[in-house]
Amino acid sequence: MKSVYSPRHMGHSGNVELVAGAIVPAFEMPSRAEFIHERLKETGLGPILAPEEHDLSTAARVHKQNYLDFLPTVWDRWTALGRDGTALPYTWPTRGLRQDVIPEHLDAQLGYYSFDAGIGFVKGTWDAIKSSHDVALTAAGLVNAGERSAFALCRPPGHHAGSDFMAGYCFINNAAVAAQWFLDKGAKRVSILDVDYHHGNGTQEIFYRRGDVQVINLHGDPNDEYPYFLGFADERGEGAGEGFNINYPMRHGTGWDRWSEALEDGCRKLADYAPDVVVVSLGVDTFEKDPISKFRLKTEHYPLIGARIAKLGLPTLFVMEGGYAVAEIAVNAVGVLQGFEGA
Ligand code: SP5
Ligand code: ZN
Repeated sequence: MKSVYSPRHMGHSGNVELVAGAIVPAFEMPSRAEFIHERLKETGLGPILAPEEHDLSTAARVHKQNYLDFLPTVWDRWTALGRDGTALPYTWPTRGLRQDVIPEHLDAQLGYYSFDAGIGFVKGTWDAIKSSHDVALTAAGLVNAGERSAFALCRPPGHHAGSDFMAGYCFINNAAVAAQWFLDKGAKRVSILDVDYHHGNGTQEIFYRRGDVQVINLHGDPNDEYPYFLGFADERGEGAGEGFNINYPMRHGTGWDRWSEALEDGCRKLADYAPDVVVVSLGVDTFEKDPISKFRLKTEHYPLIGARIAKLGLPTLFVMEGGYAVAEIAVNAVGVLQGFEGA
């Protein structure tokens, strides 16, 4: 399996986030992608390619243009205010406040275009976001050109980012952009299978009223877990999208038995939909030792995930999402890919 990777993710580093009342170094850090990159070389999974530059025209079909225009401006505007450190929001336009006017001040725009403070900007953040987007589309190109599968080693991740908001370490929704790109290249239907521990709220929001992209999510129950405000089982899509959004919320402590049943059910529904291509939002924060998550998958389970996905017999693009047990995520993420290859 070919992979796509760019070292440009590394400039997105040194940022902080708010966890349980403390400002701490963000769990989403450069070493995550570096360990996975090393593991790809070590295991000889396949060639590792550099991304080609892509413009943002496909991204503009799943994100709002004003949001895409905003992202590259953040760091320069933050420093122009005489600030350094990490650019973060602190106020949000919730119920009772104006949402129909885009405010002018950077602090207000940071809140307008986000739903949490897990999206700290530093100097290299926009370049990393753009490179992650390019990695996803370059890997999608490999699959479109006839590869059975490809791995986009994206960083930052994307699945919490919606049409006009960033959240949870995510800015551009790489998997959603790739799905849209496949459609624009001639696919009639695309399925996104999101196995990250957290609900992919951004992907759900983007495709909720569309029938051309099926979105299947396995994740921590929003009663227990971030993003809290979406990801319940009764969210099934609307209008043309009715029935094409499928959620499997699972409680804290879920292990392989229960999780793999959800995967099996999701894969059956995916096969019924009969898409032309599958995009896997590949998070490995389901791991028992993940520092911010509460499922109990073990290293031996990750190749089984890959093998089950391979059994679908469909062209498959893997897009890296979360996973924060830095020492082990490389073995687990590449384990999924090896399981796919071995099947
Ligand atoms: C892409 C992705 O996996 N994003 C995850 C964003 C999670 N943000 C909320 C984290 C809450 C952490 N709370 C647990 C504290 C453990 N000490
Ligand atoms: Zn996650």
